[in-house]
Amino acid sequence: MKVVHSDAHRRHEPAHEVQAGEVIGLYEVPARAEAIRAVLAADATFHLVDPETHGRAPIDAVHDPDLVRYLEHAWTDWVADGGPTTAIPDTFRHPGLRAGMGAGRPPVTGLGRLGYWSFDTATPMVEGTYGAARAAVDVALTATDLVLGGEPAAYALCRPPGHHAPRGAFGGYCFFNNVAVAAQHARHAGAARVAVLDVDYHHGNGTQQIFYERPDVAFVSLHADPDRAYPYVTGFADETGTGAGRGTTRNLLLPAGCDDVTYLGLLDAALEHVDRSAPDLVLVSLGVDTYGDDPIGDLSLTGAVYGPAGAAIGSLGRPTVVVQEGGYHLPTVGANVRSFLRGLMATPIRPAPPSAPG
Ligand code: SP5
Ligand code: ZN
Repeated sequence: MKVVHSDAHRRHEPAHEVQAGEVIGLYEVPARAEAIRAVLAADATFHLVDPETHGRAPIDAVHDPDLVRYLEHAWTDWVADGGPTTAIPDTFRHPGLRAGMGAGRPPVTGLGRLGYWSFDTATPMVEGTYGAARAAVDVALTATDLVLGGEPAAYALCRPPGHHAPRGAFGGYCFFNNVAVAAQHARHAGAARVAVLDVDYHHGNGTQQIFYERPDVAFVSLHADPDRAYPYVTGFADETGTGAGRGTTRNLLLPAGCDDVTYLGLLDAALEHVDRSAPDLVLVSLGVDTYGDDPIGDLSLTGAVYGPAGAAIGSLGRPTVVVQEGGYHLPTVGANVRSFLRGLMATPIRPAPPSAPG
């Protein structure tokens, strides 16, 4: 299986994040991606390839172009404003602030603009962040091109992750929604129907928001109940899509302490929804923060679950792009991703239908 990877992620290395009011060390560190790369590089089943540059257009097709332009200049803005070496906002665009008074105008200072586009304090930015985020999108797009070109499956080793970023904001360690940009790119390249299956511990709120009204991109997510877990305000079972997208979003909730058997049963239920959407291409948002020892998760999954989970997804028999999201337990993150990918490959997958000219 081809593994798309870029070194650019290493320059996204903030010193700290703010979680629940405390300044703490970063969870979303470069060592995560390095650990995954090292494990896959040591296994002859996997072949590392560099991403192809795709430019800004595929990102503008999914995100508010003003957000994309903001992120491009965010660091320069921040420095011009005299900000320190790690950028974290302090004032957010809460809807209540201007309720009943119209939209107003966007702030002009670096700090003001940061809080205008960000939705949390746990997604710090440094000088190399924008380059890393752009490279992560290219990694996802390149893996998608490989599968559209006939590979049965490919793995995008994205960092920073993407699934928390909605159309017009960033947060949750995510800047651009890598999997959403890839899904839209696949549609543009001729895949009539696409499904995103999100198995990160956290709800993929950004991906759900981007495709909530879309009949052509299904979103199925298996995640910790937002009544106890980040992002708290999305991911409930009664969120099923709206308008033309009614019924194309599905959320399945995992209980605290969820074990391997319970998990695989719920994954089967999620896969029924994916299969029913009859996708030409499946994109998996893979987070291994579902692992029992993950520092920010609360499930009880063992390393033995990832092979069968990958195999269950592979048994759909559909072309599949796996996009990396979370997973913060450094000693096991590589082995768990490897088990998942090997499981996925254990079942033969039909190649994608030839894509129509874009
Ligand atoms: C991609 C991804 O996995 N993003 C996750 C972002 C989570 N950010 C804040 C999490 C707050 C969790 N508090 C956990 C307390 C654990 N002791
Ligand atoms: Zn996560």
